[in-house]
Amino acid sequence: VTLETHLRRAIDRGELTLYYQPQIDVRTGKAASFEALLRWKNTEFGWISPGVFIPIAEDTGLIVSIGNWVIENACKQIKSWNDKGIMGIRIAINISPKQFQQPNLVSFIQSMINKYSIQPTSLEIEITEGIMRDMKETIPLLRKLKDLGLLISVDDFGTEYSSLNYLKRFPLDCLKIDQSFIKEILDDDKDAAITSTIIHLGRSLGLEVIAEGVERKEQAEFLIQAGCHKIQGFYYSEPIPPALLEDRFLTF
Ligand code: G
Ligand code: G
Ligand code: MN
Ligand code: NA
Repeated sequence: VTLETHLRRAIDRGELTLYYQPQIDVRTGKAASFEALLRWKNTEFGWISPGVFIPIAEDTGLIVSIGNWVIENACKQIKSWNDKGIMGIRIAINISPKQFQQPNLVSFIQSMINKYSIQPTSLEIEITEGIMRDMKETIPLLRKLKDLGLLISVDDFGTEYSSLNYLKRFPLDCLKIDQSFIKEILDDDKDAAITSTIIHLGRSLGLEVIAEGVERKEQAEFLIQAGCHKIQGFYYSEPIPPALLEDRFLTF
């Protein structure tokens, strides 16, 4: 039986879970939001990395049902925190290009927001630069998501298709500087220059800027100095299950 067949059954068998990685607000030093990251544990293969199964899900079209599962579970999670009196928490969800082409995406998100009675501002959508190529399709779609009240973030910024034109024309809230720039930020002058410039660019455009893949204190210090708004990475926390997240980040 192929991995694809296992993946097809994964939702019904309850093998998928969401882990969450905090995004630390530099001003408060506290988690301001959390990125939802899929985890899959299969009875036969054990833990399978999203780096392996997301591309399979994309190729087979399974990403639509898996992506909808992610959206619903993130909404459910927000409701569960709201029910415990924890308000104002935001979850960032990765949306792949295939999902973005799906005609019911906006209505599905709307229906989940209604079903779980959550604030639309509790949800942030992470898109990659690839979808920006098609301006005619993408602008109205992003506009609809903005009109719902969601926040829009550009993931892996600077790696794919960084036309400055889309920063001008698209309704965006946040730039996520790709990990590849952060990795050598302390040793490579070019990475340091690119990172500082992205932060400056984002700030000048009124966008929030977040750095990901931060593993060391000195990297965080560089980014804070450069004016980055939020920091995400193993230095603060790995992606963790919701119960652990509550213990570590949501206790008052
Ligand atoms: O969590 P990890 O670093 O292993 O994720 C590997 C890749 O899988 C990343 O590119 C991440 O964006 C992607 N990924 C993780 N969860 C999701 C998800 O829910 N939806 C989509 N489309 N991609 C995801
Ligand atoms: O493509 P995207 O940016 O969504 O992928 C995020 C991925 O990066 C997740 O798989 C997550 O596990 C991983 N990640 C998060 N923080 C760090 C980090 O500090 N170092 C490394 N190497 N990977 C990280
Ligand atoms: Mn992401
Ligand atoms: Na990224």
